Amino acid sequence: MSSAVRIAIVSDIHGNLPALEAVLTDLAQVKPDRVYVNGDVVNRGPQSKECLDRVRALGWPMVFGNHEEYVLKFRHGRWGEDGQSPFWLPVRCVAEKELTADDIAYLERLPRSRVIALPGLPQIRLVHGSMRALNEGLGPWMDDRELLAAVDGAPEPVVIGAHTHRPFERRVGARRVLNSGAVGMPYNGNPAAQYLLIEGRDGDWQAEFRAVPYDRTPVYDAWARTGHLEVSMAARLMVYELETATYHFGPYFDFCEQHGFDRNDPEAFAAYWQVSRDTPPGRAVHNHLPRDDTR
Ligand SMILES: [Mn+2]
Repeated sequence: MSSAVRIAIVSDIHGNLPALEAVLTDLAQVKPDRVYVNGDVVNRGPQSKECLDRVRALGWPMVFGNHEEYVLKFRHGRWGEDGQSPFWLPVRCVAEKELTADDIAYLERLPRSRVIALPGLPQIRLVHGSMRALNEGLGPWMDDRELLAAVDGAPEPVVIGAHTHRPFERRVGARRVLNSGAVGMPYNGNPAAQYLLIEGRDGDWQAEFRAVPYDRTPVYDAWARTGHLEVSMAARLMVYELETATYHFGPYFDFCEQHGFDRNDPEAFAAYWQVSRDTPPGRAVHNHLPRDDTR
């Protein structure tokens, strides 16, 4: 019997430092051999810079996520016309004020995927979205055929994605697809900081989805200190997502379109809050699927 190797896959930290610290406390007990970060360290929380600094200091190998791409688009003026809207103030601040030129260069150098290859174990491909797109998540709403198409092109039998903020695992024939869930902004109704631990033993990987409860009060306090909540409905949506552990961006955009609301109108947010607050945790309203996530 060979000795076990354990690897933690951490993703979607999303500027939530207390959530990252909760995972670090858990990892200190779990003591994995390696930790990988599968994208989206920044945005959606008030402490993007602090989280990126921590990940860089820890030296965890990282994969590029769609939120790293958003930040680069804002930094280089490639977001489009509404980039200057107060709605996007939180992202603009991360891209233009908080991150240094060195941080930006670091994000630009990140690979789109990484391979974990260890002797005697199935090889693994880490990718933030799918093999086709940064913002296509792998999840239970896909049938087997769709799931195989989304990971097609990865020679490795195991593909681990992120992006959906929902833990997931399925085997289809010789393929195994997993999703590590989110540290900083889960959408599965469980607000605990979530990550994936895999243990290689006897020629295969055993998966364990871990969820670490933590106190979110400091995140709300950090949000209040940014001053963004008075100006940007995106900031209020991010707090609402954190409170409910539920995806709201896409449904909110749909709601605004249906009712002719400006996205940054506080009355639009109040009206959306009224209709969505009774949604069961983890269930996006309007059946909006996360493959069109985040914009
Ligand atoms: Mn994400």
